[in-house]
Amino acid sequence: MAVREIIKIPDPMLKTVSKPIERVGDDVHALLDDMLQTMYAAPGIGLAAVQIGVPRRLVVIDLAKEDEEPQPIRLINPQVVWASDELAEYEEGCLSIPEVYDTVTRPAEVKVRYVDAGGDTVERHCDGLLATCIQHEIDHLDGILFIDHLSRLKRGRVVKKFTKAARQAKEAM
Ligand code: K2U
Ligand code: ZN
Repeated sequence: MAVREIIKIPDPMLKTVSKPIERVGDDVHALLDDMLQTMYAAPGIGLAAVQIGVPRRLVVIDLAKEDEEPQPIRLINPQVVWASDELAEYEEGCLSIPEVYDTVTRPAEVKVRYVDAGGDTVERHCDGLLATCIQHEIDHLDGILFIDHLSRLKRGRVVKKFTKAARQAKEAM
């Protein structure tokens, strides 16, 4: 297992649409383990494979609090199969967009179908923070960032800030 580098905007990799997993082999299990180790080290409560530079449809989530036993969820080819009409707001952040937080509105409840680490197809009803997190992560698999749900003005400010920082870092090399 290894802690991998988390890609930050404006890396174009984050806009990639990730490809489905065809076979759940040892390589997939190893990648999921690296993703969990990377997420715990960040720290975060979710991570998509594209955030460590692997555009494959893999997500890990763990909502357990610091003083609780870890409760990792490994999701292969996750997809939302039902979403409530009821909406919920949550102040989101993103490990690929450090120190930026803003309110995003999403369906309050979703039903997600995915393949688990054992290769079985499961469906899970999600609400609360799990519903928010899983939608945030599935967005990553489609090359969508939480700032894409904000106003053009707000999104533009964030992209401009990180693009300028990336240019200055390159010039300093
Ligand atoms: O995908 C990511 O960047 C991981 C996010 C997942 C997340 C974003 C918004 C709302 C819920 C989950 C990181 O875990 S951001 C850090 C964080 C930690 C606790 C609660 C919210 C955000
Ligand atoms: Zn994110």
